[in-house]
Amino acid sequence: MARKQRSPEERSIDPASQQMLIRADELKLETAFHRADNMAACPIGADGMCCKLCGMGPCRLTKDGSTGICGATIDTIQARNFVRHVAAGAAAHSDHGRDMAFTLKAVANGETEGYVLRDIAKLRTVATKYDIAVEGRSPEEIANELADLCIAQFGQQRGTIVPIKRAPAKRQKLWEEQDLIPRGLDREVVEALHRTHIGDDQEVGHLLHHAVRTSLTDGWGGSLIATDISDILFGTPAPILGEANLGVLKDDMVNVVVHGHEPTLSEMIVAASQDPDIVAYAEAAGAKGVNLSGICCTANEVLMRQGVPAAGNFLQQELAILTGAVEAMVVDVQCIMQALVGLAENFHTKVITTSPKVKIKGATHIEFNEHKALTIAKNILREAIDNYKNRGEIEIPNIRESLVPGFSHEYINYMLGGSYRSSFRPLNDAVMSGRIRGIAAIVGCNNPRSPQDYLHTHVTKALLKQDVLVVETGCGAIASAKLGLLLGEAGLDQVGPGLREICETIGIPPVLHMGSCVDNTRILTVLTQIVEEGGLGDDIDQVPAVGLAPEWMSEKALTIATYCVASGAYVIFGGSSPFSGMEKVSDSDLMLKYMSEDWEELYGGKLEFIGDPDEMIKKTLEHIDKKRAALKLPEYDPTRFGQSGDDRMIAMETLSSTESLPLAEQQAALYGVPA
Ligand code: BF8
Repeated sequence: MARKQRSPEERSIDPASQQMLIRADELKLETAFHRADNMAACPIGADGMCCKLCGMGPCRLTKDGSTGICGATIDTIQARNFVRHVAAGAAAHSDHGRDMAFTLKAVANGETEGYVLRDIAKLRTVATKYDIAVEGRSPEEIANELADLCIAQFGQQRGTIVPIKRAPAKRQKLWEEQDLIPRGLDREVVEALHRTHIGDDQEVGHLLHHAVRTSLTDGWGGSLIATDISDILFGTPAPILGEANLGVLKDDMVNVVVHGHEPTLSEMIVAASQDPDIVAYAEAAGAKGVNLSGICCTANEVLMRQGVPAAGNFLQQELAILTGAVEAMVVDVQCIMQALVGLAENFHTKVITTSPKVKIKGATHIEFNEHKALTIAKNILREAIDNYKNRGEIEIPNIRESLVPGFSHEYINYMLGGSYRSSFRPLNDAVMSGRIRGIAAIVGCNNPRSPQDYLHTHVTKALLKQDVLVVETGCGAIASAKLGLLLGEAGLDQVGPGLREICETIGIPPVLHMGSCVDNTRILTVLTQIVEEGGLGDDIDQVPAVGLAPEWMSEKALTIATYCVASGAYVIFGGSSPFSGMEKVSDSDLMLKYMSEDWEELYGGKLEFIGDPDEMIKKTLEHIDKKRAALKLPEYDPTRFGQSGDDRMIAMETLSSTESLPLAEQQAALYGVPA
């Protein structure tokens, strides 16, 4: 029997996506939205009750007390699956970090084409953090030593990885006491696979302990290295004007969409697209030039550094092709749907794979390497330009929104205090006074099982009204961008009065775009500096802050959640838990208990899966208020603030119109209280 198909409005709240979903139906083409409607999730797998780790199974466990053929209990199976998810996520991010480190080494040795050490100040700062001498040395010498140090973190067999020292001192001590500090990035991932092989580790707490240690190789290891080196090579982000949504595609230019994650290739394509030869080549092909845009985290990387527009987030990769206006979609690693190639066959679009790690059947493979980066980038662009003549009928939604991304930790520091007094003091003070009730990091993916962007933006808008400052990365940031929440003054009339005061005083949007998914490390750095600044506790678990991934779907998201919990954060995931089976068949769910109660006891952070967005909002605010109370900060009171800036001006106008009234009544009108 045919399954019920959702309408475009039920599939996405984004009007550009809705328009492309209508076009897909007209053209009788399928997208992930259609496939999600046509295929219900496997119920045993969705409950986390399936084990397929050996050839005796796969074992389907359906009731309390049932075991796999080897005798593994449901809890063990769920914990093993979780460890493997975390290892895969950590491997993806860490491998990204490793490649960045090798690129840094090659740039330092003058072996690359087109790259430079762009942010020498950041190079020196990062090197100093790791006790690498900087005085009297050339940037290349420093970069060489830093690259060696970073590369060594991956294969290290004993000891502890060095980026861990960037965490608050108290947190490092806690990890040390609990034997959680990773020895080497590769070692922890390999051990995760070893422990979860048939007949190995079979105790939930012990398995989860290793999941936590493995996750730390990402948050305080591979991702941190990836972010630092990207900044050194391509510049530390600062606010820049950009645009987001499918309307950034151009009908009279060669559209090249870069999609994936690593900035090494996309940054070079940006450079190549401005080369006069390439521009002339595009004009000779009858186009006005090359129009670059991004999808997924590659979009975030080039958006926050170069202002290259974002065509969309994860669920818009197929929708971009459906416009018929994309000459080439150039992909590297992670979050790239295999369906792109089949869909592109209905148009002229070329899907070009570039990573030695990723090929897709039917795609054109032009392998990228940093030694010939600019040449390869130009070749890719020529391939796209040659394809312009093959373009057929197009439909580009006339929908795009402006945004200001680029709030790196360094820029936040600067914007709060300027060059001479850069510090987090004003932010801490604003939280302590209650102008800012707390901080929410809303990050992560799209998931076609829920309406695209709805959960992200519903939760974001509600928290802003409650004076919660929101920081975002990944596809969540692009969701907010499309809604206009990342643009200075826009939407400020919809945020709480205290937060509005802060945003207007400093001149920031109420939602700060902090980058791609590896850049969740920027959020950890911000939290660490908040702690070090003083007044909001001496460890991350005391800061009134919550992490949310309302539309998560990737293994990387689970890794990020785990390292955030291990760092002390309360993390809320939308949708159902991937271990929800036990809840249904038993009174006790060991995995969920571990991730909430036991992890909170061990690390001060916890992970919960909450399907209802209003419940997510409620739990976020409760947690923030609980942390405020523990710090003995004043109870949040929205009526205390909002009397400066614009509101004050309006109030002054009110006052002048009440001048003939008695003073008490004038004051009542001014402050909105009874006379
Ligand atoms: O790393 S948010 S869908 S693009 S996994 Fe993928 Fe999820 Fe988007 Fe970036 Ni992150």
